[in-house]
Amino acid sequence: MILTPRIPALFLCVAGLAAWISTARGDDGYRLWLRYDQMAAGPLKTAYAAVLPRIVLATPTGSDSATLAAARDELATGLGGLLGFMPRITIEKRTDIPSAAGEEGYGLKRTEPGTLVISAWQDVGVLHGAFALLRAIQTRQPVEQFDTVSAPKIQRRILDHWDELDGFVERGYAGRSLWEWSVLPDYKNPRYRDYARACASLGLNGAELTNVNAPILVMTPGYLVKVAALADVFRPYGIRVYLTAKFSAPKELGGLPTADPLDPAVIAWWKAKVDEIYRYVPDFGGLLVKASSEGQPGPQDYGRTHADGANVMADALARHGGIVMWRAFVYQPSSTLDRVRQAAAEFKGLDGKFRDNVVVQIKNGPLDFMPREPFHPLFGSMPKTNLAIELQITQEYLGASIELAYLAPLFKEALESDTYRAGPGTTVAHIVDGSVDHHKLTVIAGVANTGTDRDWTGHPLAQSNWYAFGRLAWDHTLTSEQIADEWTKMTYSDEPKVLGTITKMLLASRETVVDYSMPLGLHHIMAEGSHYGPGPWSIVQGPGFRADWSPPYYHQADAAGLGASRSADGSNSIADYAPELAALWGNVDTCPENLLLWFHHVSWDYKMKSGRPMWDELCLRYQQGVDEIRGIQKQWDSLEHDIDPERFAHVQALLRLQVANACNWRDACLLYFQTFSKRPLPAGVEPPAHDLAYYEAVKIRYFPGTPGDPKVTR
Ligand code: GCW
Repeated sequence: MILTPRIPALFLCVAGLAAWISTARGDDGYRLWLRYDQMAAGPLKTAYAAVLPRIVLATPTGSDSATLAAARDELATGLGGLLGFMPRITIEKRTDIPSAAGEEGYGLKRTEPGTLVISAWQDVGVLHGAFALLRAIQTRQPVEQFDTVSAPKIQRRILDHWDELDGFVERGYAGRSLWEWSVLPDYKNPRYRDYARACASLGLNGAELTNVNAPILVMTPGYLVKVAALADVFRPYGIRVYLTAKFSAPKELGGLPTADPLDPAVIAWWKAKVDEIYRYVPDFGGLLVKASSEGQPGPQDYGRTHADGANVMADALARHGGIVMWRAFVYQPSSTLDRVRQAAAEFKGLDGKFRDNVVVQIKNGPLDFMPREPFHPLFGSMPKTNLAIELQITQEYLGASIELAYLAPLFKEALESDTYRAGPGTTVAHIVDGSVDHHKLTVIAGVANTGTDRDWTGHPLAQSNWYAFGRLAWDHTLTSEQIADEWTKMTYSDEPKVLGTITKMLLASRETVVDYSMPLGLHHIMAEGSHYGPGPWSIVQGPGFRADWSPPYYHQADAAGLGASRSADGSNSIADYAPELAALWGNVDTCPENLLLWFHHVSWDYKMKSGRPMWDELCLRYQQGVDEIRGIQKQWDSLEHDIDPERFAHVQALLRLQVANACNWRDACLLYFQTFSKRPLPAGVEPPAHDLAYYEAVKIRYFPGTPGDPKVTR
């Protein structure tokens, strides 16, 4: 079957012209990494053109579909833009499809001269293969790279959108929610298709549309018809929709007197509600649940367990193939246990008690998406339960979308953490991808950083975090360097100076943010509310608030020293980990210095590996962070004549702001901790610009994404 892409040749001329105009006019970043600008003539372009006059889309059925149409459109747009010609695309029924491609993977193979075959067992695999081919060309791979087979290591790869129905995005820093509920289903913004293209280009296959502090109305017919419209746009791109479910829905929506998960009427209500959802969205992915956490209703309101709560929804979803993602982000006002130990205490005993279509969704660390945490102990202690990792792409604790923090190194640090559960090498990634316990259901989730800003992510370089999450969700063995290289080539340039400079900036940035904000294992010392900027002094006030919402609970600064005591002589959180780690982290002399103040209360004079006392090391680390971000700023400034003016100026301005913020962090924290240490700043540390009272008086209001505050979307 010969199918010329639905995009007539005239379009390509227009597309080429439009691309030229956008580049000449400057560039707002809207195209993300799917930019397809014309390659310069040369041997590589010639080599590509020689391979690609004909592309065969090979599937077991050989029949066309909306997904294959999407693949054809992308290939025509991409190759038309990159190479300036339209390939001849045919669909063929084939059986020689690589078994290793699995359900959603693909094979790419150059066969007879001038023909490339994209083969897959499912149409969505062909789509993923088409994006992989375009990525290979955008990253200037040799044509030999076109012979490959790839399959995702994790089954469900989902963006969680903490989006409210009023357009507010909790911890969102890129404008409003993408989902225009007030005009759906009648008007489907073309931007939804571009969102689906961007996700599909990474192999993501799930979009969870609503906040975990769940908006209950989304499960009512008036909203389900809107959800169905979004699902219709996403479906050709292999993306299923998920929703959050408020545990009290049987009461609030169903009018029942209880939401007790063991109550027969409640069981029947969830079944009926789920059946209703599937009438609107036949391929609905499932429900994400935050329950008995931070004031959200949950099974514990009825003396039931998390498993009881998850299983009632799981039983309703099972017949439809839906799943429950039950979050383990729990800590109770009544508990006197160290907050970082509470989820383990609540969930460990439930291992094996969740249904097979339930996954317990666990943040990468035991506290809360800090710039650095040890991995969450539950990854090493629930072999009989499907465990998903939840990573935060939006930068709630790493400078919002005002500061550059490329998160692939953070994601990799978490994924490659060794739990020792089944001996050395039992990494979090291997727990999550099911290869250790051979679980059939495997899930990875990322809290999205997208919004209606033209560049989608608020900071032009923050697009790299959406990209990094998606690429790691497909293949967690990719390195931060490989991902930075790909994204930079696709989004900016493969020109050596630009490529080298931007990748260097990206790869240094997360550690830089750690150094100037929470070095040496310090954590949760940010400003309250906005979580933007320093606040080590802040005590969160108000009825129902609690000590573990305030920084002193975590830094425990006093005349003797600094840091949280979590070894055997403290809260003993090391006991939640394998003996190998308890020994390593539990001894102040063997604990890695980047987690020292996470696990130990260390005297100001403690001799660090550098030979310096801890106080001096702390001060110099903050200074190092300031020096590092100044260096990153200079690196970007050096690209003034290499980057389109619009994106250059935007990033330049944000980096200037980031340098100022880094100085604020250093000055505020060192002045505050100095009130305990009573020691002078060592040589090499710049004097603070103001006194401590100045920094303590800073109150950030109307910060985007801050819940409770007047809700602000930038
Ligand atoms: O880190 C905290 C955030 C909340 C968020 C919560 C969670 C959606 O400050 O904004 O609520 O975690 O993960 O549920």
